[in-house]
This record gives sequence, structure tokens and C-alpha cells, in this order.
Amino acid sequence: MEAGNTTARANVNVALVKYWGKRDAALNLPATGSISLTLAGLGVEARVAFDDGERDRLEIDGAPAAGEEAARLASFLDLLRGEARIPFRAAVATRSTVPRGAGLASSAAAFAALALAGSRAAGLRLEPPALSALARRGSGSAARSIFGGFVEWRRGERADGRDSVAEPLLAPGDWDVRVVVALVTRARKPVSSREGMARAAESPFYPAWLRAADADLADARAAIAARDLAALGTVAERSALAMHAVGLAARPPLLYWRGATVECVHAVWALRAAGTPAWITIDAGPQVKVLCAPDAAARVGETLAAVPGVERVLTCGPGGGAEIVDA
Ligand code: 2P0
Repeated sequence: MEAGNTTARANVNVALVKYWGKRDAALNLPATGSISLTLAGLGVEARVAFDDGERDRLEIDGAPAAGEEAARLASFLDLLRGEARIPFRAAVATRSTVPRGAGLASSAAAFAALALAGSRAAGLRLEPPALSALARRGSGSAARSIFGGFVEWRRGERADGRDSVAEPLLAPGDWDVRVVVALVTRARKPVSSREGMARAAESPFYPAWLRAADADLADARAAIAARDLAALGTVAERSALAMHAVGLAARPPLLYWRGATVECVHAVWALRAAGTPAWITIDAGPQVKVLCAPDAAARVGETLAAVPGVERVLTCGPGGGAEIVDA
């Protein structure tokens, strides 16, 4: 037999208020809420079919999944089988338009697409909050990629995590902004987000990081509601820099930046001082992402491209949520 060969697609998201620390590592429950923007054009397509094969067949970008990635995929499939109460093995293939493991959050897009394709293929029809909770189990930030536009992932209070789901704040068409991404290196990052977060929790700065979250979330929510780019950019910069400061103070220390990362930050700050509104954010990798208005994106892109060590510049607008491609 073969059940529900289903393909779904989801986009990456960039956090403007960062998720960096867990209250439950097994369930991927965050220590704080976070707010993100889903990006158009940087996505992952996932095809899932359950059948009576002997074992799972897992393929990522045309090659068999291996190591840590294969293990995460396999446990996500076990979770799906448990929820749907089906015994079948699965054939899974994902295809990405995002450089993997380079701080562009391809796991967020991958597990959002897998949650949608996998639940449908398993015969489940989940409402968006349940889908977000399922995606979260694969990768925390995937909870946010279920939705398009500006999204908030709530920390939640429950021990079982059912209230730790994302919800849309503004649809992609409601506020047109740009994120310009400076790719500094495509090399895989030396420390995974998972390991980085575990290390951050041991940093002496971690309690201060947790205390700042509520104010950052409130300010970002208000800025998004008011379409106030300067206010949102200000929160995004301080959230990103504080997240990296937690890592710097950790033992052993954690620093995702390369030299070109720092040069990009200074270039954006110089641009801003000269009158082009633009704000940086940096995730668990060396890439610099710059939030700006659509009419500033070309200038920001040229500025970043001129920084020595920047390999490529990508410009993205707000993207849509996870969707079925065919069923
Ligand atoms: C975020 N990051 O909010 C933060 C900021 C990276 C820096 O979420 O362990 O792949 O699967 O929950 O979601 C990347 O970490 O980690 C991430 P897990 P995830 O986007």
C-alpha cells in the first residue's frame, strides 16, 4: 500500500526577537516567546509517502540523509506515526533552495513543510495551531514557518507544550519590508543551534537575556501593529546583539561571527548614520540580515556586496506560510 503521497512547501523565517534557550529540550519548548518574519523565495519542499516498505527512506537534496539530520528526521516520523496511529514506514524527500546549516534556518522551513506534508500523508488534518506545535517538535523555529508574514511564537505555560504555538501578527501583504541577507560563508556552522542554546543556558548573562524578553516582545508587537520600521529595527538589533553576547560570556564561549560579519554590521550602521534606515540581525551563523524598507534595499544590497568577504547578497520580501503543493 501507499498512503497519501503529499508534497508541501514552507519558507524560512528570520527572528526579529530571538528564540535562544529552552524550557524543555525534549519537547522543544522555548524559554521565551519570539517574533519573526517569514521570507519569500527561500524555502524547502518536502514530499512524504507512507507505505509498507521495510524501513524509512530519507533523502535530503537528492542524497540519503545521514548522521544527526537522519536521526532528527527519523524521530519526527516516529512522532507522526504515533499521532496518526499508523505503523507504516515512510519515503521522505526534501529539496531546499536555502544553503543548509549556514544560519539561514533551513531546518525551520524543512520541518514546517514536513509537518504539513507528513500529517496529511498520515491522514491527519491539523488546524494551524496543532500544525505549528507539530513542526516545533522537529525544530523550534519551524513553529513560526507554518505562517506567513510577521509571526509570534508564544512561550506557553503548559508542561505538554500545547499552548507553545505560533500565530500570525500581520499577513505578508499587510506590510511590505525587505530583508537583505549578506552570505559570508556557506560552510556548515561549527556549533549547531541546539548545542549553542544548551551552552547559552550556562552563560552568566542568560538570566538577563530571559528578563529582557517580555519588553522586547511587547515593543516588537507594538512596532509591527504600528508599521513602525525604526522601532522594529531597534528591537531586532538589540535582541540579536544580546543573544550573541550571551554566547560570548558562555563557558566555553560561543561566537558565530566571522570578520566579515562585523564589517557588515559597521557598514549598515554607517549607512544608517548617513540617512538610510536599516537594522541588522544575526542568527546562529555568520550571515548578516538587514531589515529595511523596499526603497532602501538596493542601496543596502550594494553596501553589503562591497564588504570584503561577502560572497553573495539576497533580497527577500515577506513570504507566505506552509502550503500543500500537490496531494
Ligand atoms: C531563532 N534560532 O529565533 C533563533 C535565533 C537561531 C538564532 O531558532 O533546537 O533550529 O531545533 O529548536 O529552531 C535556530 O534554532 O533550534 C533558531 P531547535 P532551531 O530563529
